[in-house]
Amino acid sequence: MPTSAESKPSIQTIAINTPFTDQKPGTSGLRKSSKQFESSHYLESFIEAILKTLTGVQGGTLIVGGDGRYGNNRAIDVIIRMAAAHGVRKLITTTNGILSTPAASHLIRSRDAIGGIILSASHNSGGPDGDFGVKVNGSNGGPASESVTNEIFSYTQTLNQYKIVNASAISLTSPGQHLIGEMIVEVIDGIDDYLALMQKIFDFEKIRGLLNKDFPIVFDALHAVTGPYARRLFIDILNAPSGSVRNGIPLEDFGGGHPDPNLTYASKLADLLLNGKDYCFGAACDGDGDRNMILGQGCFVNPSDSLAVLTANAHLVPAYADGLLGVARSMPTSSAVDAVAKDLGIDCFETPTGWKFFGNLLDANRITLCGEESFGTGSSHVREKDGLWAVLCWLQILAERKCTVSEIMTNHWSRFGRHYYSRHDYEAIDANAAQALYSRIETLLPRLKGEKLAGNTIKQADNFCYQDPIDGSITKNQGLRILLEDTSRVIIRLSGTGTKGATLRVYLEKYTNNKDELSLDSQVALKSLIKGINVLGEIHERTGMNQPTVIT
Ligand code: VG1
Ligand code: CO
Repeated sequence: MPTSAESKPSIQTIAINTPFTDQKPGTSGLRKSSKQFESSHYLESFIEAILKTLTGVQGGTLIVGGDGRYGNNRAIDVIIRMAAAHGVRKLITTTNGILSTPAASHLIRSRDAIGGIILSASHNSGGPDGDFGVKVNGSNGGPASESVTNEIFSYTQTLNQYKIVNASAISLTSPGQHLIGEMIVEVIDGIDDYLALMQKIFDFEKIRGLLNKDFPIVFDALHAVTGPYARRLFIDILNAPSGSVRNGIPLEDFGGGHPDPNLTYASKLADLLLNGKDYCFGAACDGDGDRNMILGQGCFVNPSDSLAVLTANAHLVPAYADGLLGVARSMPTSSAVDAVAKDLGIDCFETPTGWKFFGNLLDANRITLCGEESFGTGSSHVREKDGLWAVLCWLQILAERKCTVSEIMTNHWSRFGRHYYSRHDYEAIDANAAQALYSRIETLLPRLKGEKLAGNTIKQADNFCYQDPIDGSITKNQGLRILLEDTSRVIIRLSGTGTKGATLRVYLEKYTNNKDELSLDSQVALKSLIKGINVLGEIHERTGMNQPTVIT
């Protein structure tokens, strides 16, 4: 029974004078500065468009939570009051509003919700001067499809009012049930259900055994959403020492850091593993807990390689012991997983960037694992990438194989060859300059076939276009590809998640199975490709930068 009730709140209709024109079509949410979200009616306008567009809002169940950044709980309050005004029957949110993206995906699925609203700008920085975001997920638990986000966008174009009830804010400090008019608000612990799901997938006893041996690990939550999950998982359940979780308290501004698990923004963790001897294994997740970075002592695992290693060793994880239905990777992700899929005799799909493209393949039981080069790995257990799940996969494999991370990598490369891979990000560049650079290469593409790049002949040059194998839908303009005869590739994309200027991403890949060339530094192995694309794309001149902001 509800523990507190509001007496019949009145529904207000608020007129909006300035039209909302900000949402780009095709993205599964809205990501802007916190300041922008604080401007009047901005958040409300987007929520109105979502509630008008999602199917089943009237009488349905909605999941709401976020990564704890500045603005999280204000947004939850607004969504609760707007959901009540739109006839939602039950809204499930979490203590302190903390809910990771994969945990939200699981709740949507397990509670038969019509969808969810996740408050996060993912790996972008937070705080009053940082970014905020609203992600929309559908009833399968995954990012809303392109048709839904396009509908939300169209709705924002004509929006001139929104509905909200007057009610005092519900306390999120502890679990409980509340009533706002006829809508039930259930505040639950956002961690329990997720950890119960993990216990079904993995053999916790085996992992506990590994951690209790001489195998110290360190997990960096970067003061973001995974802190409470990781403390309960690693320390309370798996009995790792309390120092195993760093930065485990979620902070509104992530302690001034950038919750992006890569070698630049998680450099302290990287230093502990790459230059220190205290830990055998290190990992970090991003703001909303869907990304992961894996490190061993003296060893960084490239995310594309991580997907390949998980695929090759999935049978060691209880939930995947019977084998995989298939795998998928985003187009810019390296082909390392393709080599493993071929060996296993399973399908390997190549999709555009963004998790939503894996949804149909997962729903149709065509794939079990999938991943992106941007530190995203996941499986059919939810419809989002899942950072802590990936960390547990690695620990399960290490517990079974009884070796080090770097031994796993070396063995993998000697068996399948190595796909040297790197992503160069040029962040916050002038948007016009970025567009001009991109358009220029796009115009050059038809003339590139047969030309040379890095001493190799260009076999194909195009703008990636995807046809969904399940519903036949076509998605164009997903990145400029230059494919060479020796299977090397260079991809150019403009980011869809940045909020300042534009971010140019250059993806580089080169394969070798020469036993003497398996342990080079990847920047060295890719040197001529890097030089080739910098010259062809006039990247330094046009971005005004001599070096990328982030090299992965
Ligand atoms: C980036 C990554 C992409 C990822 C997306 C969302 O997009 O490259 O692989 O799916 O972020 O990740 P872009 O357009 O900036 O390259 V997250 O952790 O926001 O959910
Ligand atoms: Co994320």
